[in-house]
Amino acid sequence: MDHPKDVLKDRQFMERVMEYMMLVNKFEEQVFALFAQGKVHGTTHLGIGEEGTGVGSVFALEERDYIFATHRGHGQVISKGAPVKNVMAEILARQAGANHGRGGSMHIADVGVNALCIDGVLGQNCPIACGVGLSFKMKKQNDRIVAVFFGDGSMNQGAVHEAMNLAAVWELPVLFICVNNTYGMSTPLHKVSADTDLSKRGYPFGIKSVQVDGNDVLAVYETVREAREYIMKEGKPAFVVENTYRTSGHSKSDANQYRTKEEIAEWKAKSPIARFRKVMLENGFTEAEVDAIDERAAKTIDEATAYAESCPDASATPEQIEAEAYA
Ligand SMILES: Cc1ncc(C[n+]2csc(CCOP(=O)(O)OP(=O)(O)O)c2C)c(N)n1
Ligand SMILES: [Mg+2]
Repeated sequence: MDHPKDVLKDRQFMERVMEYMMLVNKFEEQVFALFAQGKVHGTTHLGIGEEGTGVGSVFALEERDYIFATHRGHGQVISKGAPVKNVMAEILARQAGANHGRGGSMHIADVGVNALCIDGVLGQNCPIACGVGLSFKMKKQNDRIVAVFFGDGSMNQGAVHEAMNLAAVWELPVLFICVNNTYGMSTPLHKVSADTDLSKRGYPFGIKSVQVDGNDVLAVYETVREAREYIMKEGKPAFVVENTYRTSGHSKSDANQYRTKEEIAEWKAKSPIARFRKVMLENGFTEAEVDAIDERAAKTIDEATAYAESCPDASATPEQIEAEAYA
């Protein structure tokens, strides 16, 4: 993707940003509906309300860059370019899925677009990302970085701190991105972190660290772009904290007993999509043009669902399992 000089004046870019946020949002609404119909097995974690983080961050990267998403990573992987229909097929456990239906919602990877395996063990993707960064360094592939996402709850995992330290001492091209959605399951950030400014966690390792309003997609884009430029120029890791909120439940079963309806409503009003609609309208787009993007995104999701539902179920013969195992 080309990176515009003046983002607000680049209509194509603005449209793409909105289309992807709408796509991710509608994708997750659809997954929720499919779950309710009993068509999705296992569990799923939706990031409704967090669309600005996945889209804004990944759009700031280059195609050749790699990402490690989280368990709440549909938006991160789709933004990296994984075809929506294959991600949907994966969630519906179809052979045509991004991982032949074996991974499901929580383990989607698409090596074709450099989106590497999502790990259900919180924080463990950080040391693995250091390995990818080290491989770039050893192969002298100095034109790329690896971005690794994790949550505010995962911030307290030792593996994250070990990885930050390693990336700093070995000067690895790793961008650590903490999606601070204010909760780890039902636990609010302030109950597990005495200082809720998570960007300070990079300081002890000498890592350049910043925080950004995660519901402002263009601010996320600019911040991650700057962080990427810093990594490329200095050959050192960087850390970005994106402050946001998930208005959907933690996973498929969440009675929302740990927060009030008012709190959720307050954040719904600050939704990154609603905010960006306003920005578009202030910058030359008409209501009808934004609605047309919405319709296009809805059509893509409808088609992806119809495609996924028409695909044969995942099959796993012993031969297939053996051929596809990396061990
Ligand atoms: C090492 C580890 N501990 C606990 C869990 C169970 N678990 C799954 S999601 C989650 C909350 C994670 O919170 P956060 O890192 O903020 O990410 P979010 O779910 O908010 O996106 C927990 C505790 C896990 N998967 N891995
Ligand atoms: Mg969280």
